[in-house]
Amino acid sequence: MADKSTVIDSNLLVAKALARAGIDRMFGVVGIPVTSLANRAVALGIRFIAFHNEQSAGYAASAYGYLTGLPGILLTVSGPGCVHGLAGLSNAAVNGWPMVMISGSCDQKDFGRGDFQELDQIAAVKPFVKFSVKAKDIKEIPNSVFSVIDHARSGRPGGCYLDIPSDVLHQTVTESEANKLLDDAESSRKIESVKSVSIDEIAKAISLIRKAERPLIVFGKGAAIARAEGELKELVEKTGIPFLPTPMGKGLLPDSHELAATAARSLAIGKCDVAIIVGARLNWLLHFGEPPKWSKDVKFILVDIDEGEIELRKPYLGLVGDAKRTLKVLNKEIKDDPFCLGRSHPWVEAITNKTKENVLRMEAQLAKDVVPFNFLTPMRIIRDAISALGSPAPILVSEGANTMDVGRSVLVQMEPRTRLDAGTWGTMGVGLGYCIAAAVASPDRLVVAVEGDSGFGFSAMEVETLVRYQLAVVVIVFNNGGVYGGDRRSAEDITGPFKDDPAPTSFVPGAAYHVLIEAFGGKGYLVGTPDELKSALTESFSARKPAVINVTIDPYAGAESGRMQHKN
Ligand SMILES: Cc1ncc(C[n+]2csc(CCOP(=O)(O)OP(=O)(O)O)c2C)c(N)n1
Ligand SMILES: *[C@@H]1O[C@H](CO)[C@@H](O)[C@H](O)[C@H]1NC(C)=O
Ligand SMILES: CC(=O)N[C@H]1CO[C@H](CO)[C@@H](O)[C@@H]1O
Ligand SMILES: [Mg+2]
Repeated sequence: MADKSTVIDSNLLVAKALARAGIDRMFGVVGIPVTSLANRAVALGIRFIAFHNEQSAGYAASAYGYLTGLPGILLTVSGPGCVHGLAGLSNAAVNGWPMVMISGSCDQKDFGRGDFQELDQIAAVKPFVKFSVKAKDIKEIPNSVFSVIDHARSGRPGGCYLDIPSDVLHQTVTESEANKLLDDAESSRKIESVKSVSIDEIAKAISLIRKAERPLIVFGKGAAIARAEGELKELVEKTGIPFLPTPMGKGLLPDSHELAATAARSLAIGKCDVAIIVGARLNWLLHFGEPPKWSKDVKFILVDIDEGEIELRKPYLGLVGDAKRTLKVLNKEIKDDPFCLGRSHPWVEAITNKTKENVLRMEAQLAKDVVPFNFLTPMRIIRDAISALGSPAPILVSEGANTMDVGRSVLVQMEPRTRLDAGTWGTMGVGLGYCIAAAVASPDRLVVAVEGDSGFGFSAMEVETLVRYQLAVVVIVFNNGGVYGGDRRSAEDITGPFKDDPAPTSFVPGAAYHVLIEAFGGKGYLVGTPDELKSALTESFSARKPAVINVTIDPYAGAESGRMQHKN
């Protein structure tokens, strides 16, 4: 038993503060000056997932925040470690996910003299964080830790940064002082107060929705992080209004729901007259809410936790507040004044008809076994293998261009927060970090990644991390030999002194990605036919061990499916 005069250092004090805040997982790369911090955290029961690169660890931390609602923690060294970590912070900012980066920094007295890995880290993180703080003394640590965590999850979630200089990491206080600092900081934590929507505004929304002839509900990952799935289901089923999820909103209501307008997206957004947008931004992914994709007379009801978002978009009606709580009030008020469009409502019928038509056309394409593989045949086989698993559904991770686009329309999401993809920025390189975060956050679920070979390559070394922690992750690589696939240059581009270099889009043909994971003791599969793919999926899904399936795809397949919406 430690007596009251035992001293503890900042490393342990940070770990204690994190543990008090309920943090139980951390992601990062260690080294001077943060190795002890990681070790102390582990000793206190915080699992530390050690990565090869802070970029992947940062992506993992941001996705962990999204999946659990508690900020994901990224630990890095100073200078270059912090710079690599900016990828994670920017990802948290752009997707609205709670995360905290904690970096060591150089000795305060040597700053400005070219100290080891010296960088003004507070300045470097500035564009990507909601809040940052440097603990200039051990006494500031508890307060700083609670502040970054509380800011990261308040309002619209995002990234925050805590800087701890190496001289501070070496300071000590007595155990009793430490406990007092923790207690004081804890009691001064601010309870966030989220503005709640007024009944007046709700009444306006209801009257607008009632008068609508072609209403539509759109929801995104803001609704997912608010865990508004129950309220969305009630709203959709009570009113009979068709719905459209954004890519990561998929699964809040099952894709198989009869009011899902996903397969009739163009019709739904092109013809709706009132659109209730819940936790989704009218950014490029939703065509800015403007013609020609949307009708020029559409009236938007925007439900968003961020008042700034409503000021920016200037919707017909803005409801500021948490999605779950706002919808709860909306549902309650509708109950007194019930209405339901019903299946034979012309708008619902138009959407249902269009959905059936598009699904039939897609299924006819999917039914063919095309070998060498196009994108559709292996995607159908993967979809069916995932469906056969039932519940709990696996968490699907996806990145790539063709691979992600085709996957988004073919793969089926049945449960909330089971899809992680390239997100608002269309970021390549998130895949393996997301897989690791998902496996750590939901050990009961299998994680299945469907990745383009380029997307996979950005963070492929982290397959070693999968093996080291024995995570239940199956990574399926759609190997078409490059970015978008084979060399598609026109003759006029193939000239000049470097004309014999491979195309900027090309990788080594026949790359044996499945062998990469075998170098670390994981399981690799090479598949080129439906039977080979089916058997690799059956085996790897039931083994629940790290695996990479290298799927040989025709380098010139892709564009013919006519569904490619990626932006270069
Ligand atoms: C960080 C980042 N760098 C570069 C890009 C540009 N980019 C878009 S998709 C893509 C890769 C597409 O190739 P692949 O993952 O193999 O998918 P495919 O279309 O071949 O299925 C790249 C590099 C990006 N989106 N993000
Ligand atoms: C939907 O399809 C049915 C059956 O083909 C047809 O009778 C009906 O008119 C269609 N409704 C709309 C609104 O397009
Ligand atoms: C080792 C090996 O056979 N790799 C295969 C992986 O995928 C590529 C690209 O489709 C094939 O050409 C290779 O044969
Ligand atoms: Mg590719």
